[in-house]
Amino acid sequence: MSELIATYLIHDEKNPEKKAEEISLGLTVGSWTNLPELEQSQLRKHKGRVVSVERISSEEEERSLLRIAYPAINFSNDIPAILTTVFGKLSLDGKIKLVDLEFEAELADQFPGPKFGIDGLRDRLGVYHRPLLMSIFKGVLGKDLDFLISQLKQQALGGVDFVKDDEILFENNLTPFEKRIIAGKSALKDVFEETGHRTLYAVNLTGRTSQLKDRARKATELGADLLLFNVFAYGLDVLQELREDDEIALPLMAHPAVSGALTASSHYGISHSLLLGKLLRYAGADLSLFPSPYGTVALDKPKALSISSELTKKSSFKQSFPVPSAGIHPGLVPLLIRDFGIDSVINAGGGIHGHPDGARGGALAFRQAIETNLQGKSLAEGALGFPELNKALQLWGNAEVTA
Ligand code: 1AE
Repeated sequence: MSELIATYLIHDEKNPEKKAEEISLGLTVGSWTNLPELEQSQLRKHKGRVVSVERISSEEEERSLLRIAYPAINFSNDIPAILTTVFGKLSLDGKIKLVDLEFEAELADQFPGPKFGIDGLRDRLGVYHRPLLMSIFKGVLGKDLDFLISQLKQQALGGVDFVKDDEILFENNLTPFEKRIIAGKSALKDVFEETGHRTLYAVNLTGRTSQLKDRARKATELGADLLLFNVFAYGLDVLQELREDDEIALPLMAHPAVSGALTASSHYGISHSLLLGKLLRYAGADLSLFPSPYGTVALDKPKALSISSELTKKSSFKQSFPVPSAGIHPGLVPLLIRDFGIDSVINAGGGIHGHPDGARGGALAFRQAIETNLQGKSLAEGALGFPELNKALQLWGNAEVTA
């Protein structure tokens, strides 16, 4: 019988074995020992099972890891049913965090995974041997399409691979969704003709849930490159719906906005690796943005690495690109490459636009930092031959690492 195993971290529970038993019954068949034999035999296939209880208490805190198996027969094969089963009412019941879900192959096969993945995106760009570089539109609220397009061109001329909309840019009269796609495409074509460098634009898919598919289909028709999506403001299943629609054949970039409300507490919510890693990949995100361990919104390094590992580990799904973000500047490039490898996207907003030479200079500085690092040289060495990199290091500093 197929099962889904959930791992929970609980705090301040004196009798974790009893708690585990209560969860395994409470979230499946309700009570058990008092049921008549006939009812027990009818319900046995629905009953949850305690797999293990591990006490990991320290002097400061009593903590335990509980693993509980849920019969797959109890839920339909979708993320809302799964999350409601394993962490519905339970998420409201004391200091408990959902750490992981182990899917058997039969259940995992019901999910689509990324349509393009790391390999598909690299093929679109023709770039295989370095981390990709992304920049973010900044300061575009209240600005018109000309402003947006000149910013886009500057970023592309500096050599970024992706430009993404700011996640707070919604439908508006000055830079409407469809016009952004059309004008952006034309500007990036001009840059390609001038430089031979290809840049892809991720347009922010926003609006009411009922409008999303039509809007995304229109984006596909207009030749958009990628969709940025604030998945946690909508729900993972909405992302999956977009992924599974054959008329929306576009790579999906998942933004982590709102996810902090679910992940940040060590006592409550859902782990970073499960939410921003495993479930995003299952639902079909081609790229997942998350805070890096070193920038302005820093995430603990083991947590950031655990997200990256879930996005890229060997599995039946294509790999999703890890995009460690927030407060990234060129001086952090060696750390990013050391920790996330070349199959990652280096993503910066302020670290590109804040460059003394503007966005083109900022993008150039990043590309120079990447090139220098991949040649095995220190950034200080690279800065001797690259004026834009030199200016960036002067401004933001240099977290040099050599190993
Ligand atoms: C974790 C998401 C990062 C993001 O979307 C963003 O806008 C970052 O901007 P900067 O690089 O911190 O300026």
